[in-house]
Amino acid sequence: MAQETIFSKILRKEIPADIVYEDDRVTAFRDIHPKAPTHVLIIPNYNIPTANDVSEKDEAVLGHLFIVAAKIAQAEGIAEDGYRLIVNCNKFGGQEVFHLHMHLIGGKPLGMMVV
Ligand code: DGP
Repeated sequence: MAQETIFSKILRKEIPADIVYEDDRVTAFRDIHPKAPTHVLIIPNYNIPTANDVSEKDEAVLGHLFIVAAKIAQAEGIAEDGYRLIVNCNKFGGQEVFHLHMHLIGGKPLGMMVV
């Protein structure tokens, strides 16, 4: 079993979050420390801890993350200008919450990725 994280509590509505989208497979809510005017986290409704833990059974839900990201980008009015989708993995990737999540960041020019 995957460990509980703060995102499990958000899914169970035990702690507040600004939820912008939810369905039976994924939930999306605004990041508590936004890096841009739009900064939404999209998560599967069950815990996959990291990108390393992804397997065949997750294929549909992970595809759905992209579909929902595109819908939210439209709803936020940032689709045409563009945005960035990021999934961080483990220490070197800067992952802090071990419930796989996609960052949807936009609403201003983000510049080149700097590593
Ligand atoms: P990452 O570094 O990829 O694991 O990103 C985790 C993000 O989660 C980080 O940008 C801050 C956000 N975050 C952490 N705790 C909470 C919380 O309790 N509520 C919300 N809305 N976001 C959170």
